[in-house]
Amino acid sequence: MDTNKYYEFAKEMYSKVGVNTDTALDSLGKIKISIHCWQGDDVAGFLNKSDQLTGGIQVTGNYPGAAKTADQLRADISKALSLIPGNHKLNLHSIYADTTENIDLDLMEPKHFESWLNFAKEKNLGLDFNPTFFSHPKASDGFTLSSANKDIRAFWIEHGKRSRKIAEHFGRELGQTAINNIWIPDGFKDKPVDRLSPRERLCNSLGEILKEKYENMEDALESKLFGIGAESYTVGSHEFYAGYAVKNNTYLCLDSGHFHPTEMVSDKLSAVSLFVKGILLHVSRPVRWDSDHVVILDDELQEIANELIYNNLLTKTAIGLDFFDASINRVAAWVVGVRSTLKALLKAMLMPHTSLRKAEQEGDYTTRLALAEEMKTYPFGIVWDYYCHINNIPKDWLAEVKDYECRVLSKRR
Ligand code: RNT
Ligand code: ZN
Repeated sequence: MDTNKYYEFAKEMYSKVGVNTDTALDSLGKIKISIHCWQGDDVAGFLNKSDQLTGGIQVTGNYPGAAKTADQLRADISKALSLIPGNHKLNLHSIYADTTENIDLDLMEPKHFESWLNFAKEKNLGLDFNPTFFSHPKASDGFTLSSANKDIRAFWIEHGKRSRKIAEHFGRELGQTAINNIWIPDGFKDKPVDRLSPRERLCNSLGEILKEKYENMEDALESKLFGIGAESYTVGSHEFYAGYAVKNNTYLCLDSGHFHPTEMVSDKLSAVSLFVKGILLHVSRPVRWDSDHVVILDDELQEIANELIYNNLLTKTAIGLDFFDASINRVAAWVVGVRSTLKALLKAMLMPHTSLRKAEQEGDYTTRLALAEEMKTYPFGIVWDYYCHINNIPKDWLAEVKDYECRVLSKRR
């Protein structure tokens, strides 16, 4: 039997529980995942390369082949994209500026990202953006937008403003909204006396940055519980940004690694969706801490996908990935992460929502539980394989990555 025949068989099985696999695949094809450029070079970037990643985030591993130039990074992203079905977005950080000009973060302009914009046009990708508030001498004491030093704050405010202009440019040029996501590392290692003043300063700095109104971009704010070296207090906590986002009509970014270990982002989506303009997801995989492991098809990813699909939250949710693993082939890391995310979404779409919802409404929790469990062994893999097949994605994608490693990555030094 070939892929098509298998598919017909799976389609029939699903149709018996009221699920149309063709419709699911159509919907899946419309979902864009924002693929983070920083998996390809361990969050190093190209602008004024500092040899240290700071801000309390950490990449571990020394697998050979990290991209050293923008051209290499684009080649690696192209390879990954060729192994991922669908049309997606690329998520850039400002340190990925591709320019020979000697500029700092407070001087950056859209022109420094021209090569990326051309790449996006050529590959039919949308773009998203992030100002970089770390790995920089002016962030060396752990504070940026909430710094008590006025000059330091002014520098970072200017960087924030410039990032929004770049996102606006991307959005206008590509005809699709670009999200500019602000995450800052600001926090204290040990118990502060004054928890309020830094938050007041952050609030004021954001006010400055977000003053200008733009058409083609959206602002997102990313909260966090703690970082390495900032374990006791994070200025931009969840409550801070949730409040800010509601009051100021911005997107709220929820990173799945940024909460207490038993606190799940999946349960937050419906709640915040009622109050914020939009949600940006940073899909990550925390292992014991915010370790940013490669996203896999695990229970929490599935719960997140279920929430988005069951409640139709994709209309106001943007999905981005955020992980960085330097201990394995970096192209494979991207491919695994994006494919797993798509699989989770597909799996959610292949659930018999109507029957499950009806059972719940009627108080028949026995059926709700039993049916949901039965669905776990339905031939979802066949539907996924068919989707890859019709999108001309090679089944043995790993062989392609290994070949690329042999030909290209292993030759880099
Ligand atoms: C850090 C945040 C943030 C970064 C990227 C590189 O904990 O998750 O999103 O990972 O900006
Ligand atoms: Zn994140």
